[in-house]
Amino acid sequence: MIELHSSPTPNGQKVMIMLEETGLEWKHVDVSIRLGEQFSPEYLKLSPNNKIPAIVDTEGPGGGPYTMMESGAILFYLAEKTGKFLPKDARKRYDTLQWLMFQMAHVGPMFGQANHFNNYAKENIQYAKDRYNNESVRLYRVLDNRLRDKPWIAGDEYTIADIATYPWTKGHADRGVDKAGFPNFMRWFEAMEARPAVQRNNKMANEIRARMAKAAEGKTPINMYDTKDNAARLSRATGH
Ligand SMILES: N[C@@H](CCC(=O)N[C@@H](CS)C(=O)NCC(=O)O)C(=O)O
Repeated sequence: MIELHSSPTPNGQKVMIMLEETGLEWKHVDVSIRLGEQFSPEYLKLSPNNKIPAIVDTEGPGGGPYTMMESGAILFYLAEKTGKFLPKDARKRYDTLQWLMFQMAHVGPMFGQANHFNNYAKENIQYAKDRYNNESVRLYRVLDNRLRDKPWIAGDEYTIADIATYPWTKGHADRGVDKAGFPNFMRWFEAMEARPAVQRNNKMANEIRARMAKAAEGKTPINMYDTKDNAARLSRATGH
């Protein structure tokens, strides 16, 4: 059994899609990052970087529970555990890892910063908005180019690179990314949305969001974007 300790953000959804695709037995344990639950001493034992997602595999390598943080590493682990979505052929395997790292190092962090400066920053900083919005559109262009002569991001097979990238790219319409300018990306995006596991993820993500919003009613949220406060919370929780 895989316990997914998480929220249905893009990084959380990657793991949900993988779990649905592989057919592993799993359950979602809600961790509200809005309420600061990522700083509880119990959660920090699973994820020392106070971020979701984390998993506990109750039957980890060598037997017994195994705990992991970092969504890219989790996808890699689940792919190796099940023998699915990470090709055996060496070239295809390294292609998959390159594009998984591309998502982890570029698509996630840049889209995340764009989202922050567009929607949550205390000040309206045009330079920061331009920097991250332009970079995000450039990354859609990289994906569109890559998908010009390949059905999937890593090549001819559906892999963890596709699973990692999809939840981050859902906001394409807001960035002006459409069929006319990014036809290959859009063909891939539609192929992703046609997958039953992806559809189940999207439905579940809405349900979990609603459940967590209800559980948070009447509780005071933390300011997740106050990095000084985050550092102090981590210090208090770990006693250092
Ligand atoms: N590289 C990490 C990033 C995880 C991450 O940034 N998670 C965010 C939500 S998507 C989070 O937990 N934020 C809470 C916080 O920063 O305190 C991964 O891919 O797992």
